[in-house]
Amino acid sequence: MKDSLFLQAAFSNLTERPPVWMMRQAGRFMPEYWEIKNKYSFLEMCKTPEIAADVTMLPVDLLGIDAAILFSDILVTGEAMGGDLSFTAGVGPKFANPVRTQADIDNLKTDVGDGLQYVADAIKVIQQRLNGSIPLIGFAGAPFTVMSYLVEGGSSKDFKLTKLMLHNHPEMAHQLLSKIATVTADYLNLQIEAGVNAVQIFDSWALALSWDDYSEFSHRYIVEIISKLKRKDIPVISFCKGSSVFAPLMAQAKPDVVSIDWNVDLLDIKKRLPQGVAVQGNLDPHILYADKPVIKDRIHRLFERMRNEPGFIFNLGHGIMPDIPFDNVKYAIEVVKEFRY
Ligand code: 1CP
Repeated sequence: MKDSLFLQAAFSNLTERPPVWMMRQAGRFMPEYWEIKNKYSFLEMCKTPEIAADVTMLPVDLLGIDAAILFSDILVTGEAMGGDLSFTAGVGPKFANPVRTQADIDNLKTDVGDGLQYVADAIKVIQQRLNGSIPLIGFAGAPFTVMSYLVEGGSSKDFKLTKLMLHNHPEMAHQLLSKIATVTADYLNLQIEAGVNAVQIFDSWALALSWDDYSEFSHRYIVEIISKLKRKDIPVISFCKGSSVFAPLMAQAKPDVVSIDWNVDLLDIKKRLPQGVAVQGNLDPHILYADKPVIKDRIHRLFERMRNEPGFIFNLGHGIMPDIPFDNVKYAIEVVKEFRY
């Protein structure tokens, strides 16, 4: 396993070609996903280890990616803390009891007992199925991003209520973020103990924050989580949308890999990070809607830029959109796997 392209690159070694996996690789763009999804609710899929394993394995079997990612969601920590979570098609995630007052924050649990044990059980089933072929990535949401769903009660365009809490009631925001950070560190350690080979922290909506607010309300909790991980030889990947701005600060939290969005030149930003920090990214996911020669050209352009650069994992700058043609995703992965430096 240590020799896998993915782990080699995550630990800043040069690989014969970049390893590839894609955020939301097990999802709605796959007809096979819908065959399962039509029978169960999303949370049933996450909470039934055999089904979570079936979905995790779809891109392994159908796309031949170089790393699998656990099928789950970043919002399961919020649910385990006491959030009344549901997912509705076309609407997305919803917390029926949003967290907006001091009493709401006080009511949230930090000791979730065996509330997330189903994830550890799923990891064990997935590792049996993978049987050492490729690494398994576990993950969790970063405190700020999970907080935004808890406070807004679901997805948001402008994060108005969340930012109001940061700005008008910073002490409440810190209590809430601190509680989420405690649960998240325990949760990632549970995944590590259950057998994942890497972990990724998703701070999807950090791009909504100013530099000062990112430092105070997001970054410091990621520092806390990473410092608490019983990592052994498990690399930590830090992802946010906004990483083209925040990457130097993200690297200070001491992840092994920083995942970069598509607004920057990847080599340029890598050169600005400390030695020994690898990068992951950074194709605009919209390229996968385009014609195949365009897909190939854009991947090759990125690889030419990163030629012989140790510590590079190919991925998209954000997740695959549900209406991207499956065939284009498969083609992109073939292009990567045929490439040699
Ligand atoms: O309706 C359905 O079929 C459910 C769609 C779905 C799926 C397939 C959701 C609801 N979550 C997931 C899986 C998921 N979510 C994974 C699985 C592994 C993979 O293949 O990548 C992962 C890693 C996530 C993480 C996640 N969930 C993030 C962070 C990554 C990102 O995309 O920025 C976020 C923000 C969520 C929240 C969420 N869960 C689901 C939806 C539709 C959303 C986003 C809603 C929004 O835009 O606010």
